[in-house]
Amino acid sequence: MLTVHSEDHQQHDSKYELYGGIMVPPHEMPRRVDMVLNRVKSENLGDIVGPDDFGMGPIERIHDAAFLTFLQTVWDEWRTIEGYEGEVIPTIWPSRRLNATRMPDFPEGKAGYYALSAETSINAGTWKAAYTSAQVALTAQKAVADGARAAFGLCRPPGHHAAADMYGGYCFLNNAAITAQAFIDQGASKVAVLDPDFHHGNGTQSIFYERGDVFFASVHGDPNDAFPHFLGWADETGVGEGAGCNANYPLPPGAGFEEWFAAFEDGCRKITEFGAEALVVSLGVDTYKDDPISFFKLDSPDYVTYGKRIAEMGLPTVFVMEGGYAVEEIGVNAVNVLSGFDAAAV
Ligand code: FKS
Ligand code: ZN
Repeated sequence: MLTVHSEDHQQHDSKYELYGGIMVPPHEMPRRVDMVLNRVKSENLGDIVGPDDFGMGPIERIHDAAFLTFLQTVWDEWRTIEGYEGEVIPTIWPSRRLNATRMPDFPEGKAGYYALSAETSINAGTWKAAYTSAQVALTAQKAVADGARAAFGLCRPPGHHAAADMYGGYCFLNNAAITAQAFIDQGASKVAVLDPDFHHGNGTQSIFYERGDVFFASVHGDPNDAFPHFLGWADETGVGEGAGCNANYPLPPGAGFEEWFAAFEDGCRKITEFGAEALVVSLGVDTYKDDPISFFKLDSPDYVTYGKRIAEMGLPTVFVMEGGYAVEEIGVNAVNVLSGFDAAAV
């Protein structure tokens, strides 16, 4: 399988994440990509290429124009504010009983307007990295659109929490949604996004929730117990044209592979019934038993098993990297999915 990779991800290298009430080094760190890339090489997964540049067009198909401007400008505005020495982290949001219809001028107000959570800092290189991450996904999409059975976009930063006009959960641009939309814009009438990351892909769900042309299926930690807490319930099945095109499988703390795979299997079956012509996989491997911020119990060989199941859907498939914080094992687990897929792909 082809891997698309760029070193530009290194430019998003925040110092801090607000976690458990203190500032810690971010769980979502550059070394994650180094580990996956090393494993892609040592397993001879296939060729590795750099991204093409498809410009802003495909990104603007998913994201709000003012939100994109915000991502490109907020760092330069923030760093000129007297006394603001650190990274962009909001401290107020237009939450209930505040007015979410007005955009304040002050950068911290804008950040609060666009942020869905507070752990994700923005710094000098964040936009460049996020932009390139989307181009990495689009380059993988192009390879598949041109006839490859599958391709792997080694995206960083990840994307599935980013909505049309929201960033957070380490995500800025929704690489999976941008990829799915590219298939649609090139003529596909039905596309599916399958999200096995430990966390619910709230951004992807919200982007396609009212659409009948993109099916979204996600297996994740129950929102009662897991980030993003405010979306991902089983009764969210889509509205309007999108009714029946969203499938959530929230699972409890401690869920092991058997329980996980039963939910995953149901999601795969629904995607096949839907009649998708192409598949985008939000490949997070934070379902691993030793992941430091998650609570499922998958073991490394399980990733091979579910990679094979993805191949059995028989669809042109783009994998985009999402989460995974057991950094020593992230490469083994991610590449296990991809080699499982390759072993079963026809
Ligand atoms: C746990 C706090 C959770 C934020 C977790 C973000 C997860 C991000 C991800 C992505 F794929 F986007 F990277 N903090 N007590 O793994 O879903
Ligand atoms: Zn995750």
